[in-house]
Amino acid sequence: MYKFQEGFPENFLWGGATAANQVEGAYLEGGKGLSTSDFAAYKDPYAKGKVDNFTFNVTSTELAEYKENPEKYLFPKRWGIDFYNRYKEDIALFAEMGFKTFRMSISWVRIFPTGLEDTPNEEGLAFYDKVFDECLKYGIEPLVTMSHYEMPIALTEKYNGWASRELIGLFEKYARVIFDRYKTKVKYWITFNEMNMNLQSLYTGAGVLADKIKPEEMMQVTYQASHHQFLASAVAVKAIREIIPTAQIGCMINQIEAYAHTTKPEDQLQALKSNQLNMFYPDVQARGEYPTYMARYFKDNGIEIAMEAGDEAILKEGTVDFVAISYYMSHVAEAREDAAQLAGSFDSPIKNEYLELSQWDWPIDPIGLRISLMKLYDRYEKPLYVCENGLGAKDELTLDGKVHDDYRIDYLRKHVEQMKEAIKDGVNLLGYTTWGCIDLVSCGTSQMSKRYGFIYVDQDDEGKGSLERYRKDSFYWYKQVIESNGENLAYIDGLSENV
Ligand code: BGP
Repeated sequence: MYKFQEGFPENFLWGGATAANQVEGAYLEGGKGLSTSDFAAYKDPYAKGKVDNFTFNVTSTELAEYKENPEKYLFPKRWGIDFYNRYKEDIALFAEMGFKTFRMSISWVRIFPTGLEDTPNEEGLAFYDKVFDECLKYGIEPLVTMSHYEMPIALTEKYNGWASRELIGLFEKYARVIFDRYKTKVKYWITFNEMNMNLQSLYTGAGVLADKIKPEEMMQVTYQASHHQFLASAVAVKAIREIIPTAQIGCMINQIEAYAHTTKPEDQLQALKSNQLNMFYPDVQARGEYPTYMARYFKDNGIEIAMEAGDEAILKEGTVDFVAISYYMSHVAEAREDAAQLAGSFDSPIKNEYLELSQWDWPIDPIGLRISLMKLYDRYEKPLYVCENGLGAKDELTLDGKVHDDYRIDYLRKHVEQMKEAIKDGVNLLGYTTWGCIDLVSCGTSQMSKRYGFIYVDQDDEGKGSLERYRKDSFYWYKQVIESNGENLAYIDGLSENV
């Protein structure tokens, strides 16, 4: 029976999100192995005259050079914001805002330093025990991503990452260990972060060194690697059903809704196809089979997925409980030669004249979030989760230790309003974790100066600073949003002055 939902449901999971490789630092502590993200060297994102949002790709030549001469480069993901040592202080600040949940990821290399060991690293396991205990102490439910843009570099070197089927078994070993260890502490899980971004960076998403692949085989490898991740995700889902029967496990994509540039049917068709290329990922993970539209796409592009007997059954059995998205922007599609490559890309060559851009040229589109949620819910009829959303901006710390980030409040308020509308439209939304609830190292550009947080971290792009934490104006605003369960979205000027 239908029931109209006026506001956010009572048990709505408000919180914030981070990823291990962007916050933890301590890259050699606790027996940790090296991961792909430890080799994301800082490259000036403005070197080409305009901002480049993807400076994180690594080639095999670069990897060899970074290993040989590390002192010549900056690797910001090696130091993060020192969450590894400061997690207590940070979680206390999340608790002060009233977080109901905290999305974080486990770093595979803290548990299996090369991915190849038979026994896990106890120190790594113990670290996450402490983090989860700290969250639970405040009634904060952890939401854990098992693989957020990092994996053992040893597996990249030995197998060229997810290009190899070998990784499925290694991932299953990791999955079983963490499920077993944290079964009483973690109820909410996500297998892979933003799987559809494999289309944009195979190194980041799948640990593949692209220069080891012939250019004409790039698409084949992209989809084959994705197939291996689908299987690994499904195998993990199967394992969690045995080990933690009450757990909820989801898939996740970077949701970039494509709008047609014009009403021309060709543009409309292209928008539909661009959306299909992104939806392909949750289609497989939520429905348990390859969607029929991909058969044509594979044929037209000379792609043949190598499947083994039993693969289809594994996918069918390993469907997820919820579909999570990160949402930052929408995209404009038109019928053109390179339209397929542009699907999921941040750099739409056609600008949407109705939208403003962030300082990193990301179109700001709160209604696009509502459209996305409505379409996804129609498509899957499974609970949805907005597990990333936020504004990367340059912040200024005043002399008296404040950050007046009314622009961030404005951005988040408009997105929360649209989520509320989507709920009225019938969408079952489980939760909202804003991206980078505490300032962290950017995924795309490795900058510290691209800040998303409610909490300012005193550190610059080169890793210099006191690492002191400061509450921004948005900190007090979000606290009020959570307290009122999304009812009080007003921004009271000078909120932080009275504290
Ligand atoms: C998503 C990633 C995050 C992240 C965020 C913002 O794609 O899952 O890891 O950082 O985008 O991107 P950026 O850090 O490049 O601004």
